[in-house]
Amino acid sequence: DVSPKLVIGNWKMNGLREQTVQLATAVAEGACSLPDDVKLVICPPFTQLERVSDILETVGTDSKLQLGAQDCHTASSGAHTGEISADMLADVGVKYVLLGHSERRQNCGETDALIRRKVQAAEAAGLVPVVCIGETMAERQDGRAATVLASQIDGSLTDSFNGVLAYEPIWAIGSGVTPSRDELERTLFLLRGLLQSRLKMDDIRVPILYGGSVTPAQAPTIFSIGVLGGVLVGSASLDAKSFLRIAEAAS
Ligand code: G2H
Repeated sequence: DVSPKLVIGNWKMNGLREQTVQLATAVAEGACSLPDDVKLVICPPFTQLERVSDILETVGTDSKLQLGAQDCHTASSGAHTGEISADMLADVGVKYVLLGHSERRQNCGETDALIRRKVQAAEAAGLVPVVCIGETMAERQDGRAATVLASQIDGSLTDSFNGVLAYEPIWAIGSGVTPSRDELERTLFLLRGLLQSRLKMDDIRVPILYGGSVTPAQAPTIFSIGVLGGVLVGSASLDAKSFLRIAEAAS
């Protein structure tokens, strides 16, 4: 596959001012020397988006390293106390938005139907939605993973979806456990087939990322899977060297 690999850092609820400036500056400077076949995105918490946007502009990362957010609301503005809209994100230079991360599905009760409305809002604002899906350990052990993934794809994507899909098995998130290379490759092919039937297209342009305990150590194995579109990195993205090493493995 000739499209660039996407390496997305999800900072989750981490990043006070000083740490943010250091991390974003180090990632931005490192990103400039990466080869053209890899593109980076970092998703800081809302409070740091504008600051990070300024840093990326000062360093001049252009499309090499772009800004992402971790969620958005379904509406573009209005009486929604505490919420942030996709238009507001676009206004501060955000290009990508994570939607339906398992932590939001589990802790904030997000459903596929809600996530789909957020995808519509992101698309309307010109953002690239990164929709996260994944099965629990119990679903995997019961042999229901494929059914769960199919229903998440059916329910949370729009008919004309043109964003990014991130496969994050819940049992692999923050656990240090990752699927074997063969298991991951099989699942990625399964997901590609599900996308083809969901979007009624033979030639799927939607990159499929893997997320869940990605570290520099196993990045080369993960990137040896041809069908993989990139990775979504949590804890390892909070360390600039680790994040950049993962990005180097993508090339
Ligand atoms: C999964 C992942 C990033 P981590 O949540 O979205 O986090 O790499 O810490 O497992």
